[in-house]
Amino acid sequence: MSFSLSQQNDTIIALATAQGVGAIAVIRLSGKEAISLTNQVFFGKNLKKQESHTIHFGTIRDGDKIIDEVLVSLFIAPKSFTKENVVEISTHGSSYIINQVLKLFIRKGARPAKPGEFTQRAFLNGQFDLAQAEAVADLIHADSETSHQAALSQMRGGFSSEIQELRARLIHFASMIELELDFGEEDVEFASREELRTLVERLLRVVEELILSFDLGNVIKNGVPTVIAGKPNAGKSTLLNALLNEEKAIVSEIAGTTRDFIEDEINIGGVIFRFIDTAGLRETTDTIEAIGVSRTQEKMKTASLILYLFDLGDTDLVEINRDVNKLENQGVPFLKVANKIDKANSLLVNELKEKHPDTIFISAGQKDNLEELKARILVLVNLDKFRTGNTVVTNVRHYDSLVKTRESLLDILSGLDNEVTNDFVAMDIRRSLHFLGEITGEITTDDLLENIFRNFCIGK
Ligand SMILES: Nc1nc2c(ncn2[C@@H]2O[C@H](COP(=O)(O)OP(=O)(O)OP(=O)(O)O)[C@@H](O)[C@H]2O)c(=O)[nH]1
Ligand SMILES: [Mg+2]
Repeated sequence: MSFSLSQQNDTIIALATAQGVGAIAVIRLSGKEAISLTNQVFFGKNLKKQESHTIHFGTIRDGDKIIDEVLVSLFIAPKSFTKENVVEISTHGSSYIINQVLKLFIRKGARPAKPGEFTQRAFLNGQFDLAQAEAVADLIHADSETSHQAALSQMRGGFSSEIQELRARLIHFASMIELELDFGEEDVEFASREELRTLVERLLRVVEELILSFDLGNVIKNGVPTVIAGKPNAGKSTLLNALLNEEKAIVSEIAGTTRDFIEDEINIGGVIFRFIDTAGLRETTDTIEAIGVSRTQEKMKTASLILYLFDLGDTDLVEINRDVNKLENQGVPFLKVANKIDKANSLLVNELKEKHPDTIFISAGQKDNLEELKARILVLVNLDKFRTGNTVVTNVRHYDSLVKTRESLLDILSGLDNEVTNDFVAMDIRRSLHFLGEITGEITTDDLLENIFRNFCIGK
């Protein structure tokens, strides 16, 4: 699949709403002939004589046969999503009607759109930059408040504008240094090395912050990985089920019930958490259980958050101290969650309140105090930084380009430190410009575009 310019001249068509039966379906056309093609099969007003951003009632007919009564919305170039002529036909939402309409248009000369082709045309026609186009895809797939906000802010400009501005200033330096190169032997300096260093250091700070935000961005997109860990029978699976409100994991009074990990997503306060129920941690001679235990330990290392769960009726302070110590050394944020408060001995509860006042007491079995637990989880992951509209990188492609940008910026700095010749500095600047340009789409290749838009759905 390649995107040559000639293809932009044809008129594409696709179902814009979801597949399946619905009250209404919207079929979208984009391209030079979008309006004239529609006019051939639409019976009502002459669409060619209507203004942009108007809606018209009529019928779609295949010869004498009426396919449906429809509403047609007109967007005349360049005042449309793709900046081409766009027609949106709202039909009744039956798959029979949709297929008849699509077939009719294809017979008349429209071409079925490829995945993401509408958005790609919008990009190619300068509607937005590449990072914004990718955000359209993220927005469609966003399923929580936070991922929605990340995509929305990116689509509306996000970090692209900041990068574009800094890149423009770097271009200025590049051209100054190229100019110095032109003067060859003469010892002139158009670009102040100190100013260049200041700009590069500033760029580096921005780039590094964006790189750091990727972890957070990833978490927002895929859910905060949260491991429930503890001894066998602590009630980990019971807690997972209670949080999910379904009997997902098997619960039993036999220690060692869960052997593989079980995970599911839970939305807490607009943030998706990926809860992972694990095999209880203990020394075991059972081979399968032992594999489960080592998997638990792996999962704990990569978690963003650990719920350390223990049974108040089956644990003493010595053991809790030892576990807490281990967890502190691991460096992953964790919460101390004391379970089975419904049958706890008050001695241990009092000891805990004194020695570990941040313990949360719950009963997973009776679903007691789970709201408090959720509130504490939210506080611990602290996504406020994100909510205030800070820029978050969620896209692997941007992340890759940012990492490469960082390397080449560091090369510029070490070049300046070592007083390398102008041509080397110029080369490193050009490399930085290239990687920065990759993010916003000022530098693209066919392969890159193809890759990005392939991940879109058809009709988007
Ligand atoms: N009384 C009481 N019993 C509970 C509570 N939570 C869990 N249990 C019981 O504790 C037993 C063990 O629960 P599980 O959820 O299977 O424990 P687990 O930590 O997943 O155990 P493994 O999978 O073996 O590691 C079951 O009999 C549960 O019904 C609670 O809050 N109160
Ligand atoms: Mg279990």
